[in-house]
Amino acid sequence: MNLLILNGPNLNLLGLREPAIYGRQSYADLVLMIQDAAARLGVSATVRQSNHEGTLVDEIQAAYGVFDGIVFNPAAYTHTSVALLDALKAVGIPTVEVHISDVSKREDFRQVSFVRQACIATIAGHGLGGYIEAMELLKEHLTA
Ligand code: CA2
Repeated sequence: MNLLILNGPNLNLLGLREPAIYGRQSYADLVLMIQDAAARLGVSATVRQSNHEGTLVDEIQAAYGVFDGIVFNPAAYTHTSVALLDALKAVGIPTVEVHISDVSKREDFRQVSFVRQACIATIAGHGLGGYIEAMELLKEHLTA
């Protein structure tokens, strides 16, 4: 089982700023956590990050026929991007939306998620552990 873990803009800065919201662990720590979980779950995980909306669209398109599931934190593009929603709908790959912070308790503009309607679940506010929960959920969903 091949999972794509896709991260949007500024998530490469994890651990450098705003620790009260995003914690103290770095992006490299996140990648390690994901690889550990993948080994435990017996799945393959490819982790990618981009600050560019079009590159994220390209990654989703290229995932067709390659990846069985996507764990997606679109970061700020969550709240703005019809292009990412369309790409997810086009490929039809089971996708779990993840947010490190609890977006439901933050600013009004974070209450909207365009990608959500193309996702089988959303996990928010569970810190970096949310990515691991999403991987577990996808494994369950894909083997059911
Ligand atoms: O909680 C999440 O995971 C978010 O997707 C993170 C996005 C934010 O725009 C979403 O509303 C919720 C922001 C990612 C920026 O990450 C940073 C990490 C460290 C320092 C600065 C930004």
